[in-house]
Amino acid sequence: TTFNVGIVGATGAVGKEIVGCLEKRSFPVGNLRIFGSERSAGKEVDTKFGKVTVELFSEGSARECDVVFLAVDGDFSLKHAENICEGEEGAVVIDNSSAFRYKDGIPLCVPEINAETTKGKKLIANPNCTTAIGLMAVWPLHKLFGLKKMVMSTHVKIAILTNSIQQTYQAASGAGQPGMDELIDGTKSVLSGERDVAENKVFAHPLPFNVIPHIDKFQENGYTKEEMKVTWETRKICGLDDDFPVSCTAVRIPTSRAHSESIVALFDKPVDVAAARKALEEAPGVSLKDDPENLVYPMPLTATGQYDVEVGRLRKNIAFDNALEFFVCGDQLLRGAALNAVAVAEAMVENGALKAKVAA
Ligand code: 11C
Repeated sequence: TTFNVGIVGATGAVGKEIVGCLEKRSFPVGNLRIFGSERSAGKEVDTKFGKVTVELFSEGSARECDVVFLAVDGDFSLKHAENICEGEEGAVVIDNSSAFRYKDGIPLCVPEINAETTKGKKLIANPNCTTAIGLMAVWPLHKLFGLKKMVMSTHVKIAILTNSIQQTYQAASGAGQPGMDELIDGTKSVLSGERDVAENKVFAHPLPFNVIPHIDKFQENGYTKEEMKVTWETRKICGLDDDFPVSCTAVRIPTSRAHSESIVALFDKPVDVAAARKALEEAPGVSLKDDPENLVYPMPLTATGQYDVEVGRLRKNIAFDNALEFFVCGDQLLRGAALNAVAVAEAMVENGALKAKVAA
């Protein structure tokens, strides 16, 4: 079986990677359609599936597809996603924005964790990049040291704390291609002597030679929206209680496209580093990089362009009981967005939620 696949936003940083993941993972694409605004309609995009001419987006055309990836902003998704997938004839929609992530009945999916939530569904939310990358490491440890308790009483104490608990070091790509361009152009302008301090439009302050403890809007509780997304989304993806304690400090750093995270996770059971290491070694989508003596640990430089999330610096935390501390790096555009979205589609083919409307 092959599928009619649509992408909205295929020329953006995430959209391009969705095309790349479909190609590299040999997703059974029968026909690829790329939808865009009046500005991009008519342009041609070269893909492994042939040259594709960008079509002007309409809900009707998107509905003709079997699956549509939305790599656009939340307002666009809010306006169109439900109409694209409505009814028998609608397409499955995998939405990369935050528009539907917190709505009851709409799965928020990292396929290695909760693929089963997509069964029988037509609209799936793809998580925030920081959440998805961090949970790839947390989930296997959660199963090892907390799962029994969760199954029995839904009272698990894996808490990812941040600051003394979860700190993220987030790459420019979180703000898309304009963010990456601002970092590179700004760095050049300083190195060439053209400017003492780089210009900034995308970020709140110049990013070159700086770190900025501010991603997305500040909330009433003093956290940013990016930090609260990690809290809200971790609870939903891992099936934890609504008040489960997760705390995060998110910081923008001058790297291009892999996010880094320092995580302290508190568990219900006593932790064992060797058992944790083995669980991470066996976990799908995880690459254990934990040999500090030989200078092997996760870094954005080595995680860039990789499907697997790097995990290392694994150790027993000395401030809390039953706690592990570790460092995670993952490609923000891949596990944090495009790869996760394509893996959701693969999981839905597997569990029958994604079907070809016309046998091809
Ligand atoms: C950033 N994590 O690094 C954000 C980008 O919730 O999909 C992704 C925003 C989201 O700026």
